[in-house]
Amino acid sequence: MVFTLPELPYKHDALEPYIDEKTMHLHHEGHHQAYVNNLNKALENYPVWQEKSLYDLLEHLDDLPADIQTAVRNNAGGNYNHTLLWKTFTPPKDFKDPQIFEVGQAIINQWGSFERFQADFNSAAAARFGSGFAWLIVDDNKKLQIISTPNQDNPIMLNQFPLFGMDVWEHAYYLKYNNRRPEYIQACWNILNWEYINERYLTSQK
Ligand code: MN3
Repeated sequence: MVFTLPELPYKHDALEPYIDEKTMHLHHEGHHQAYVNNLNKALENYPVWQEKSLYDLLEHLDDLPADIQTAVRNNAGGNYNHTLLWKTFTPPKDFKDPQIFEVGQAIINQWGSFERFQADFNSAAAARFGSGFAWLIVDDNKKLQIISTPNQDNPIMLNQFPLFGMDVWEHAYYLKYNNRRPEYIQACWNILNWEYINERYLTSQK
């Protein structure tokens, strides 16, 4: 086993009441673990590729052997997206106002207000048909953009650097929010880890 499931950076109930404990267990030990297992399986016969980081795999999907491209796309994607997701959340008691960070100021400069950025992001997340993610990315000119991707695709595959993603797969919210995706999206704004998102913005650290 080359890739392993990372620990959550907080307890499973730490994101309550916005994300419930049961969803966190299923999402982390169920879904995320499955992406890890399936990635290891896909790379079983390709030791050279096992040496790569998730980021490298996603950046170079086209160079992979054809028979494992789809499996790696889905499962390195799923693995990276969820590892990032857990880090970009924080317990609500530790929440910090994004506007105290450089990234918050950059958002305001670009969108005019934080509320307008949120409204645009919410629209992108709500409009993603089926399963996928909405993202805040930063490009090479330090310009911010909101994009959305299907399934477990992500901005790295598009040569863009993700600051944070919102998971709008039903598995992320259905137990608590049922079919009310906009309510779940709204809840996520209370638990974003802007300190970490800002660090990503400043360093573009892979
Ligand atoms: Mn998910």
